[in-house]
Amino acid sequence: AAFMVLFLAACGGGDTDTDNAGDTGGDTGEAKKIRAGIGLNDAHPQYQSLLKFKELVEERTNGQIEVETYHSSQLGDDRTMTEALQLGSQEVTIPSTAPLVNFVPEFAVFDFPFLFPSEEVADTVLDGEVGQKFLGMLEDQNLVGLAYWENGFRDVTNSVRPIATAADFKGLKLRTMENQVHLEAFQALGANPTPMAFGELFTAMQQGTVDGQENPYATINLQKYYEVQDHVSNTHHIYSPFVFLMSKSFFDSLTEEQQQIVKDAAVEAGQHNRELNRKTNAESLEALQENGMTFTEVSPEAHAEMKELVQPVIDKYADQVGADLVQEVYDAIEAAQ
Ligand code: TF8
Repeated sequence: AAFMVLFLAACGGGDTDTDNAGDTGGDTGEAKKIRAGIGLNDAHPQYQSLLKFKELVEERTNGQIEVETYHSSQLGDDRTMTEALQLGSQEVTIPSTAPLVNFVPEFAVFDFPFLFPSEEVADTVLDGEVGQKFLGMLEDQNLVGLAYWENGFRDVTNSVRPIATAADFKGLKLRTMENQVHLEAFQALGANPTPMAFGELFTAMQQGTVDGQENPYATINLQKYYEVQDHVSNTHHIYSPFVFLMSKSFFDSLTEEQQQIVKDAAVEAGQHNRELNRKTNAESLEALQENGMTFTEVSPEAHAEMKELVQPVIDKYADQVGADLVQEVYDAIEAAQ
């Protein structure tokens, strides 16, 4: 309901949007406004955690910064919202790292299949020196990376056949994120992948333009993909981080104190996001089966075979990222275990 009020206010209910200026001493200057948009819907842990960010920022700035939240691609998709941040026409978005490769090619290392062995190792690496180095690379793109949040381990669904081994990928029309590593990895597995923005995916599955897709269980369940998909497997082929992004021109317009507040709030809400996301992912596989999907287990041998098939793609993109940087990531993963 709070969302609707903000949405209506943003859509021109001009005389109803001054409520919280009054109780925070509105004469100390006009409140700055953050328009924060995501692609997932309002049931997803990402949106729930964005509300947490809003609460922390508005409370700690006494309303001097307002946060308006938008979900379900209302403001665009990962790529178009990131472009809006660069232009300064939107302040916050929280994309997967995969579409960010179109802005900072080095992020492709996080698309290497089977890179992170666990969520805990991902946390340590991303929050550590190496992860922060990648956030720093966003500055040149007029973007500020405030924190890593979590999308999570991705699992394949489709409406053609259960996937137990690499051979089962043969000829499947799979939607991938707009990312070359993902595209080529699924080609290497024998599938017929098509990159597509997230907002177009449900309809594409419904109309049969694609047979399937891959996303964490929470997304599959909360976006109701079970209505148009029959089979899910624990391919867990990649761990997908989110990056909490802010427009650099907006960040630079904040006072130092405000910059610290938004940074801390992004990190704290990100902690909340990781916890909630893991809980939701864990509960969602059962929910998917209750909602009519068949679950197929991928054996360790089948995982090993998939890993072998995608290795040439990893080798190719290791060159693009740079051998030293890739090694730094591998070393950090090793050290985190
Ligand atoms: C995808 C991603 C998305 C997110 C989100 C919509 O499949 O996993 O869920 O990046 O912003 O496109």
